[in-house]
Amino acid sequence: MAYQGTDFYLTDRLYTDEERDIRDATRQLVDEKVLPIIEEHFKAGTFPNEVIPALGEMGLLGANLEGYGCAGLGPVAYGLTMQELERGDSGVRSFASVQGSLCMFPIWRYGTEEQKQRWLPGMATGELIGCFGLTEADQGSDPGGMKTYATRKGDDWVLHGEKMWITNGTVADVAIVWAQTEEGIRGFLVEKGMKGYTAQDVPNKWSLRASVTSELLFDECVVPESNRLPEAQGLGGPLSCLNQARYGIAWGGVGAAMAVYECALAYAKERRQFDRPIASFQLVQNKLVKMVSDITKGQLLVTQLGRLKEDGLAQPHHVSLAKRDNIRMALEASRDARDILGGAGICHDYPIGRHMMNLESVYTYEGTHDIHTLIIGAAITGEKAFT
Ligand code: TGC
Ligand code: FAD
Repeated sequence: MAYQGTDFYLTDRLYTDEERDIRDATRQLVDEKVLPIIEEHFKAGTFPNEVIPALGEMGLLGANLEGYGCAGLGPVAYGLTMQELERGDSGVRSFASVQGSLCMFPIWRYGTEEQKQRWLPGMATGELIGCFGLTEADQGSDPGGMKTYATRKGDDWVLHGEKMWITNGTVADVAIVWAQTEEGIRGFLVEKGMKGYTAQDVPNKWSLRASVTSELLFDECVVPESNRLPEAQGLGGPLSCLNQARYGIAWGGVGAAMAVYECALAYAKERRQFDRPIASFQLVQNKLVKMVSDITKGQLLVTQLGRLKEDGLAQPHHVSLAKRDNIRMALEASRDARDILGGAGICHDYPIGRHMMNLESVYTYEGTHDIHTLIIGAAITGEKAFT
C-alpha cells in the first residue's frame, strides 16, 4: 500500500485540495525515485543526480517563486513538498532548499532583470545548479565578521577569500557569494570557470553523505559589476535568504521524523521478545507515543507558520522557533527510533541511522539550535545575548 503519512490529529483537514495534491505527488516521487536508491548513494557518499530532472519537471525547484518558469506555490504547499523530500533524505531536501531558497530567491529578490532571465528558468528545471556561500571556516554563527573581500576595479570586482561548508559547491554553475566591500556586505554571482575561482569537496563526512559539501576559494577572482546583486545591501541580504530556507527546513524536520517513526512502529509490531511483540511493552509504547505527540505538534507548528506567511505575518523569530524545535524533535525521534530497533537500528537495512546522522547537520546548519534560542530570546526579552 502507498505511504499514507503520519496524521494522528487529522491535520490533512487543515490543507486545501491543491496543497494535498502537491504533497501527494511529491510523496509519490520520493517513494518511486528517491527511496529505492538513496541508501546506496548515502553509503557511496554521492548525491543522487538522477533525481534532479524529476524535481525540475514537478516544479519543486524554486517552487514558491513567481514567474521565470517557477511553480508559484503558496507557503503551505511548498512546505509540504519540503516535508516529503526530507522524508526521503535531508540531502535531497537540502539540494532543493539551496537551489530555491538560497540561490534562486536572492536572484529573484535582489537581481537585475538580465540576471533573472539568465539563471532562473534553467535553475527551475534543474539544468543549472546554484550554491550559496556565506559561511567561512572562521565565521559560522557570526557571518557578519566575514573575511572574504571584494574590491572595486573599474567595471569589475576582485574577490579574495574562502567559503566553507557550501552545499553543491563543486557542482554549481553559479555561486551566490557574500563578501565585504568598502560599502558593506554585497552579493556576487560567481560563475563556474571564472578565473581565480576554484572549489573542492569536504571529505570524510558521516552526515549528509548524499549531498555535496564544498569549500570555495577566491584568489584574485574577477567578477563583473553586472554579476553583483544590486538590491542586496548589508547582512540583511543573506539573512533574508536564510528565512526562506529555514522555513523549508522546519517542514523537512517533520518529514524525517515521520520516516523514523513509521519505521519504528512497523518494527515494534513485528519484532517479538519474551514471546510478545515489543509493541506490547509499556516502555516501547511510551517512546512511540512521545514520537507521535511530537510529530503532531511539529505539524501544527509549521502549518500555522505557513498560514502566517501567507498573510505576511511570519517574522524571522517565528521561523527560528519552528526550525529550532522541529529539528530537535526529529533528532530525538530518530534516536528513540534507533533504540526501538535495538541492534538492527545501526544497520543500513533501515533508514533510521541515515536520518539520525543527517539531522546532526540540520541541527547545526542554517543557524545552530543555540543561535535560534538566542534569536527567539532576543525577540521575547528585547535583550541580545550573542556576545
Ligand atoms: P544583526 O545586527 O542582528 O543584523 C544585521 C542586519 O540584518 C538584519 N537581520 C535580518 N534580516 C532579514 N532576516 C533575518 N532573519 C535577519 N536577522 C537580522 C538586521 O535587521 C540588520 O539589518 P540592518 O539594516 O540594521 O543592518 O546581525 P548579527 O551580526 O548580530 O547576527 C545575527 C545572527 C547571529 C542572528 C545571524 O548572523 C545568524 O543568523 N547567524 C547564523 C548564521 C547562519 O544561519 N548561517 C547559515 C549559512 S547557510 C546554510 O547553512 C545552508 S545549509 C544548506 C541547506 O539549507 O540545506
Ligand atoms: P560555530 O559558529 O563555530 O559554532 C560552534 C558552537 O558554538 C555551536 O554549538 C554554536 O551554537 C555555538 N555558538 C556560536 N556562537 C554562539 C553564541 N553567541 N552563543 C552561544 N553559543 C554559540 N553554509 C553556507 O553558507 N552555505 C551552505 O550551503 C552551507 N551548507 C552546509 C552544509 C552542511 C552539511 C553543514 C554541516 C554546514 C553548512 N553550512 C553552510 C554552514 C553552517 O551554516 C554552519 O556550520 C553553521 O552556521 C554553524 O557555524 P560553524 O560550523 O562555524 O559553528
